Amino acid sequence: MNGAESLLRTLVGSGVEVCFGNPGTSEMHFVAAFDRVEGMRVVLGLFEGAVTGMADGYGRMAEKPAATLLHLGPGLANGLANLHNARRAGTPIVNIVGDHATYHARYDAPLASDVHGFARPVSAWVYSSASAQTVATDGALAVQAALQYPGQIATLILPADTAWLEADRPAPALPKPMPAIAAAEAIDQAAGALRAGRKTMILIRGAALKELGLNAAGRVAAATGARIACDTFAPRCQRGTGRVEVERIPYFAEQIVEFMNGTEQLILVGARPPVSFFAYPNKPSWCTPKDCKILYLAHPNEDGTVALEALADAVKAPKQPLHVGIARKPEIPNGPLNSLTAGQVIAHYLPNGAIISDEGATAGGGVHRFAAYIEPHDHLALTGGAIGQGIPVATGAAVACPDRKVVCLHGDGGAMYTLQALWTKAREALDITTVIFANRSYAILNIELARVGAGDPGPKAFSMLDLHNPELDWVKLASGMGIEASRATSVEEFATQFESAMKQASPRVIEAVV
Ligand SMILES: Cc1ncc(C[n+]2csc(CCOP(=O)(O)OP(=O)(O)O)c2C)c(N)n1
Repeated sequence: MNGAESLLRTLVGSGVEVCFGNPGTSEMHFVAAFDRVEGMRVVLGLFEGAVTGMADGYGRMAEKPAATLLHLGPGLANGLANLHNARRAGTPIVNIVGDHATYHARYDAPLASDVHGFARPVSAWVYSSASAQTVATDGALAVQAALQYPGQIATLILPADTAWLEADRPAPALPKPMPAIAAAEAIDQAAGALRAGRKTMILIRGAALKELGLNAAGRVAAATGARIACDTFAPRCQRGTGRVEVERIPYFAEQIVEFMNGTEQLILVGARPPVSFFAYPNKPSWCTPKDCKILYLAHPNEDGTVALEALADAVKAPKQPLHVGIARKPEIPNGPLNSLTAGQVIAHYLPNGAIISDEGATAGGGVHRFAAYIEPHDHLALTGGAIGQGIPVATGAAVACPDRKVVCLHGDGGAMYTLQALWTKAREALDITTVIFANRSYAILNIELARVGAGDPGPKAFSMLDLHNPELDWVKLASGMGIEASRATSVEEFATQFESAMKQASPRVIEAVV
């Protein structure tokens, strides 16, 4: 077998089942190996930003890495923004990046580039294979690096000759790294702080935002009255009826300050103290009250769920958690189609077990206020602020969870960054309904323009934030990529279209004109 095949067999043997990719000449031996090796599903993305975002969505839901296949430095560079988002999410991903053959590098051919340089800022692990005989072992190490808890990005650079030259064999899978267990002192300190009776907030991020961790947090709340919160942009949060409700930190600095007001103790579980997304003149960056005591119950590399369960026992919490969401679905509203009414419709029809990939921006937030009272679902947020994540993340999530409905909520501005992933949804026949909120604007930037105090903006400045001329036709864009699509301009139309989309199992796009 050649190096490419030894690497592919190693990835499969290490539990990697899906490769999202966009290949070129230097990756052809790896591509050719796909038909010789059982067990790797291959998913083509038509732009690398779509490829890396899909790997992120897959990893968040499958809790194991997908591979990406990217074409030298420029291919990787096209995928960087969504690798940045994935790094923020703590998603495990193994990037396989092709490169020129080792002996070809000295000729500085057009595609020669500093692949390490592109990879380093987003990768916790980067390595360029030196020989076809070692590439398999390098692959096993890459998977192990990606699985370092809670998950990280490993980039393996594969020079073309290491792929095509003769290899010996695949490498055996390496042990899966496990999360560390939080120190007993951390549990004691948090329990002691809670017993002191001061106003406490427990801020959670990571796997502890799934049912088990939330249940333990709800028990702590029942015993102590502590508030339970999550970041504005948590990678994954389980919400809905029967689950413990989490307060979501608001977006703007002054709202966060108000939200945190009165908090005397902040207990962090895989999270960091909340800060403002951006700095603004005369507004705070640090949003935790000055004299608030900060305690780390579990660091991101530690098992937050186990720590919360130990804390619940330490404070002698009852079995029954507080703040359990009770079914209270909103009715279909009247009035114009906007963020709130669209949110009500989505909340009303969202099926049990749905996955929401949320890049709804200013228009997508309506569903949040109902999150605890509707069907149980997973919510995936835009973690690193680099827009263009939602459509690919939805696509990857649907590959990971073929039996669940995926609903993607997206601003029209962000959607244009990686709309190529719509084509992949059609090709793979994925059960995803994508709602594009067509406000024909970079609406959030209009708000930010006023907030940053940039003087007196004129027509040129406003034109940089406006998408009216020409108007994007999402029905044509989506149907041009093989997806059934419709446009809704009223609540009635949106409700009818969304309801029917929830009943079908094929990809759908709804342009919601808000
Ligand atoms: C990669 C990247 N480029 C640019 C931006 C700046 N940016 C932030 S929000 C935004 C526009 C979002 O528009 P849309 O998705 O339509 O949502 P809306 O604000 O209209 O609700 C832009 C361009 C960004 N966050 N990330």
